Amino acid sequence: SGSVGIDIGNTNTVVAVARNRGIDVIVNEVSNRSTPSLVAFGPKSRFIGESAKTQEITNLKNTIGSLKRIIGRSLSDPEVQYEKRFIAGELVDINGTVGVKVRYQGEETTFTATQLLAMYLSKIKAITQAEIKMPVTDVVLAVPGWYTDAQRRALIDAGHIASLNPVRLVNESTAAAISYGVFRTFPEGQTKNVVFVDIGHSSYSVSVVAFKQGELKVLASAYDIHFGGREFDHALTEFFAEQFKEKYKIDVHENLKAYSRVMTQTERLKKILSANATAPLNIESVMNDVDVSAMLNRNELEELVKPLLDRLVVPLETAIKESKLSFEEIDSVELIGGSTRVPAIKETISNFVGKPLSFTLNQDEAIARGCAFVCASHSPTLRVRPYKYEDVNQYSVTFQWEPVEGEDLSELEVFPHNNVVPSTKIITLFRDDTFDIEARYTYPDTLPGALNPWIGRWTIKGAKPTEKGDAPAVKIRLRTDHSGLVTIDSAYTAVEETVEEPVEETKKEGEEGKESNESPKTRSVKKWVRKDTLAIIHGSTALDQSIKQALIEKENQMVEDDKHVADTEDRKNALEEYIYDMRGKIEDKYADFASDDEKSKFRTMLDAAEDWLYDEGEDATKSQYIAKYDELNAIGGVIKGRYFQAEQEKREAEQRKRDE
Ligand code: ATP
Ligand code: K
Ligand code: MG
Repeated sequence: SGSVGIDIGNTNTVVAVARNRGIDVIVNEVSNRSTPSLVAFGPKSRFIGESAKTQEITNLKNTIGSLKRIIGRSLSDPEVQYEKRFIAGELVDINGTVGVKVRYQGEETTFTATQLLAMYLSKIKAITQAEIKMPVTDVVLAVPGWYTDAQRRALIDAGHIASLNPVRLVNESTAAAISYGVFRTFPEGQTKNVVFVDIGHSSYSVSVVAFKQGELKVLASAYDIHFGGREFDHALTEFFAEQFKEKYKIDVHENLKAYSRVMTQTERLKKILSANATAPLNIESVMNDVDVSAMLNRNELEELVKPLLDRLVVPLETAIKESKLSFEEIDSVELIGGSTRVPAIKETISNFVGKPLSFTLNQDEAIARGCAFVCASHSPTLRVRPYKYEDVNQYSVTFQWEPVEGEDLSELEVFPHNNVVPSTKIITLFRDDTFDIEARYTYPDTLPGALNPWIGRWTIKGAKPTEKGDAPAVKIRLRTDHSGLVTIDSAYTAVEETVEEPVEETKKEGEEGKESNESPKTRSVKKWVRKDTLAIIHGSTALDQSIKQALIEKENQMVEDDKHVADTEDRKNALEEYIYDMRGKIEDKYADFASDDEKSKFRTMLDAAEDWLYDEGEDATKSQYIAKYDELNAIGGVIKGRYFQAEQEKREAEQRKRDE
């Protein structure tokens, strides 16, 4: 299997693959290095990625984006309500999680956000397999550093539904930092501190990272989850909507398609204004047959998004403060993400940090590349230089339990904000029976939106009273793992026993080498000795295995359906092409190889087949197209055969002539 890294962006997704000679970015079916993050539904099949983008404007209600924003959330989450300005489709509740209601294969159907993301990943998998000509199973996925446990598990579920194995999740900025650190050399004993700023379409993150040879350590991260290019597009669209009300007496808010077209054009305009001082906006017949046009200059744009720009320094300030570095200790500031192309953004950041910015990384591909590297590190077949990376915990995690008599503690903040990730902590509880431990985020208010602060429950089974009838100590290994997931690694009983331990003798100077005849000294110490390993049953926000299995089957079925529709379309095109091709050739290339009778019969058949194609054959089955093709080819093939036979004889005759 290939070693694949995927950066699921809110607009575009980038896929990189690690091979023996290095890391490459994959191109999709239309040779683009990124693929629109959209899933759409049609009367027969789904459209995913490029094909979803192509039909978006004519099928707005059934074209869904913003998947990474809504996954793992409930419909009532204010974050989901916020997304409504960017999602034209109908959001619905499906057993407590958010989903969409769409028209698919002629029926109203609902899908959860997790399923939609699975569909998308399934397409990304197909694109990658086609390009690298290898099966793809193991992947490393980038996630926003502000994702909670529930969002991370939902993404992993989506990966599983797409028949992928997400071996690890890496925070987006950390992935970029990895691709920065892996291919650089840092002088022995020196540390280089770099601030990474990623401003994409929907989100903005800052990470302060310390590099040494062969390793990196994230010191702090901060986010503005409502800061990205789309906020600019939205502000501009609202501005023009107002302008068009006065100027043209139309309200694009009343027309989904019109609004969406203005949004698309304002994004274009925004990009032009990154390079030029002024830019035009022209849309023909936007609604009610009205053509609109406008101009905007860069100053006006900056004025319009001033409230946003004013927020720009906040995450920078927070991250640098939490890293405990002074501005002098920061060696460089690296920018990634599409929106860092905006001049006002660059200026504001540069002014704040008081130094020029660097653009060493490929701003669109660094995250995917870093993920591919991490995936390669897990691959048994690829040789990768070892690279160590350490992240930070965003949200404080507390574990809690039902206290037994005499126990005064019922909960403990185990992984505070900014704690190292991965990390393990062992706690001891005295228990002589099955018991539960739960984990939750300590401060629900710090979570992005109304996400459930509940993380998981672990039932720890099999602890029994000791011979003396006491509850044994149960040692529980609590962990935040490399993917940022909160888990319990293992639990075991331990008893304190007195053991004899050798005493290190501190030798006096001049005594080296002197043989000692005394037996080594020992002393008695009390030590925890590990006894029984306890079974753990884990419940999290992830999907149950049986539900997941059903969704995997459903996804496979939809992939089959899409393939069948594409095959049918191919057969139809082949038939159509055959008709036109043979109609021409029978009068020309093959004219001498059929009798007049044959020709006239064949012509009639071709005409009939064409009429059929535009009538009931417009929407026929794959086997009908094949049958029609075979019917025509039964005659056409014979004629064609005679032509090739004659050609062959001609060539042989020429060859004999040359040989003579
Ligand atoms: P996210 O990281 O938020 O999930 P993403 O990774 O898809 O989203 P990027 O690909 O980093 O986002 O950036 C896309 C954004 O960058 C879009 O809003 C786009 O309009 C903006 N953008 C791209 N090029 C330019 C440019 N030249 N000037 C201004 N904005 C640009
Ligand atoms: K991207
Ligand atoms: Mg991004």
